[in-house]
Amino acid sequence: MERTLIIFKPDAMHRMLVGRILSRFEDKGLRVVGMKLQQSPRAQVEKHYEVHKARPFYNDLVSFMTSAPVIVAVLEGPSAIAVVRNLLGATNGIEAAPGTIRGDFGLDKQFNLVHASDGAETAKAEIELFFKADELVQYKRAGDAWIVSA
Ligand code: 3AN
Repeated sequence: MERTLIIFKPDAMHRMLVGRILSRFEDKGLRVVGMKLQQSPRAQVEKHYEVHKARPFYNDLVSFMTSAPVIVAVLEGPSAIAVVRNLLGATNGIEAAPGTIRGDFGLDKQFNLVHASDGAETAKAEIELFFKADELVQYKRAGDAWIVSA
């Protein structure tokens, strides 16, 4: 099992798409093991996007991500990191394939609805940045036995 961090960005919040997007992750079989609504502190978002610090869109991106409350969540499942990235599609909604979340709901590179960790190391660091250990829950759902075979 793998865990990945997702953030429903301000555009998803303002467009009231959280429920529809979350259902895509649920439909796939992924399990929510942590979730909260927060107004992100600027310093947390700056750290989260540190890797993009030299990019021209960095300041805009940090301002955008702190412009409204967001929902942060941790999803769990086999190969969850790659599975979630595939469900999201390409960064720019114009290029994202139909059937993906960004392909179906977006037309922009900044307003791309959801952030998701892009690798094992970033997932670990991002989960630690946004969640305390006791905010994550380990549990089994009734349907899990029919999602992943033994
Ligand atoms: P992804 O979200 O697919 O991992 P990254 O890591 O390349 O994409 O970019 C991080 C975030 O930076 C994106 N989610 C998007 O909001 C923003 N971003 C990426 N490229 C651009 C760009 N050319 N102009 C504005 N914002 C961008």
